[in-house]
Amino acid sequence: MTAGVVIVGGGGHAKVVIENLRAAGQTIAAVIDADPTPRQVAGAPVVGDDSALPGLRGQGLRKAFVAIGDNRLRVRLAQGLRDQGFELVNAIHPSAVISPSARLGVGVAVMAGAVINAESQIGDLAIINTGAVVDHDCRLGAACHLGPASALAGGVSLGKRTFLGVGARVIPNVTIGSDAIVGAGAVVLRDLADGVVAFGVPARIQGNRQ
Ligand code: JB2
Repeated sequence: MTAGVVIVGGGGHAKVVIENLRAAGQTIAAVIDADPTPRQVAGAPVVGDDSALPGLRGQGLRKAFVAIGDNRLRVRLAQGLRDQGFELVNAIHPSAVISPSARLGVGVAVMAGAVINAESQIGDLAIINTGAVVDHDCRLGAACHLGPASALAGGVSLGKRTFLGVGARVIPNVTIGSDAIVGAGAVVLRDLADGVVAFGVPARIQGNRQ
């Protein structure tokens, strides 16, 4: 099998993911982006758009990572990779602290300085961004994104594809549904339903995406 990870997405998130993977000892085989213009992303070559993926798989490349921040797009592209026989790897910076009793899915990014504590469960394709904290017994559904320096206290549950902006915080045992957005710096004191947009201190519901 040919070594090296194929990165899908060549924007800002990809730069951080590529550096995570290198720091963890992986090599980057190629970057695939909707804009196929040949260029380097964090020193890795953009070799084409998504139509180039079957050729890369045919060359024996197997490991892939979707490095795109948009939660729904990340899910869709990851399914396409799986359908083509790619294996989704994790991109975990060596400075992240992950409890041995925590459980992570696949296609997960854990950035520098993040902490995931005892018995927390992180779904496939989640992003635990720089310095974010997931305390004990949290449950994150697939493709959630915790922004930089955000924090979940113990026993917090998030549904699928929910996004917390930079510095948002959630007190213990709160449940937030799927496809919710919690704005930067918000402090969540109560449960939030699916699709809710909430921000402020304390967080108040400002709208619903559904
Ligand atoms: O269908 C696609 C596709 N759609 C957009 N296939 C592929 N292979 N690539 C696609 N893209 C590419 O994703 C765009 O051409 C662009 O290069 C990239 C998105 O880059 P951008 O810098 O806009 O966003 P990002 O996803 O890298 O980063 C966002 O999420 C991060 C978590 C930003 O909000 C960052 O600030 C954030 N840290």
